[in-house]
Amino acid sequence: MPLPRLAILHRLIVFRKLIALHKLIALRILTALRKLVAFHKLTVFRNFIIVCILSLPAVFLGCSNNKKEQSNSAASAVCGLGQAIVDGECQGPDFYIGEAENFHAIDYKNNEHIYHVIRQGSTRPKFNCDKDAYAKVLKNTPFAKQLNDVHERCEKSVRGDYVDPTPYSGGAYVISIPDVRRAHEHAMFTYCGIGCTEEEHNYPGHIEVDDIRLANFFPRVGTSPTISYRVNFVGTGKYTVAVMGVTAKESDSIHVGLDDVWDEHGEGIRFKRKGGWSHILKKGGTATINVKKTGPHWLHFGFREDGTGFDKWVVFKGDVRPDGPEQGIIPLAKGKKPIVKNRAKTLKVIQ
Ligand SMILES: [Ca+2]
Ligand SMILES: [Ca+2]
Repeated sequence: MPLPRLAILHRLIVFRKLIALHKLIALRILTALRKLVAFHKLTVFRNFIIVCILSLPAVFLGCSNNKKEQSNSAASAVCGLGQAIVDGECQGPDFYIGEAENFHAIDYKNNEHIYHVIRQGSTRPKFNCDKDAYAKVLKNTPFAKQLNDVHERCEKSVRGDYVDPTPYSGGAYVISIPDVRRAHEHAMFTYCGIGCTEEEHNYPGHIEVDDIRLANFFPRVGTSPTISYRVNFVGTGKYTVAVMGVTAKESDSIHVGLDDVWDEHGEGIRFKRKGGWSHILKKGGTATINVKKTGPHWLHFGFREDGTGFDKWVVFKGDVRPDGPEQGIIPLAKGKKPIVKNRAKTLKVIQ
């Protein structure tokens, strides 16, 4: 039986509504999908931003870590006490170095010799030398005719040819004055302390003197005016001692000792004539000191000849290249002056 027209019309309307509804649903779904995609993209972007933001600290951290590594690396070049920086690395321990002019104590012993620090603009100190005492010593010797010259050299106190301190380490050095013997032919007044050995006694062209004030040659370790440094040792044992001096004739060697103990291992280190470090004793072998316990010690240098210019010292173990800034010495407290022993009140330390 055919459907009535009204029923057909009704179904047609329902069908169209269904279609429209489907379209609507499809559209909604599509819109939702688009939004979802857009959201996804946004999420991806957002995540990208978040990742980037999160990455920034990492980048900074990375930089910071790098810096830390760099600073650690740099820190590794900051050596411990008694260590030396050699080719950017710490060597040692047990490496001590000091400028000769930065002494902590001086012991004149004879009340006459002065340790005079030479810097740019240094002036020459004056001496009142005992001409009569020189006359007594020179009388009836091959040097008798040198009396006036000896006295004059003593009065002038220092070499006429002051060596320019500029090229020396720290721009300064310390010199033992007066410098009465400046050339090989000048009178040598030898003081040996408790007495010269037979070899010293027979040394050609010298006069043995008992009066240390007149001496200009101190061949025996421990008998000469002394200059000392306070050094904090972090290790013990045998150390090599090397010195740098100022080029000069007849004034070029030094003794070394520790804590008022002097022995043959520190007797007479001769400076290199053309500069540079030297650790060789005049009699041969290496200059050494023996540190028996850690902590502060007195390191002494005694000038073997008058007029010796002393620039720098180093005490070290092993195969360490001796060079660099001061290290391991205990600085003088601010405003504190070096200890001075056995100095006549009329004499001054001239810095
Ligand atoms: Ca001399
Ligand atoms: Ca120096």
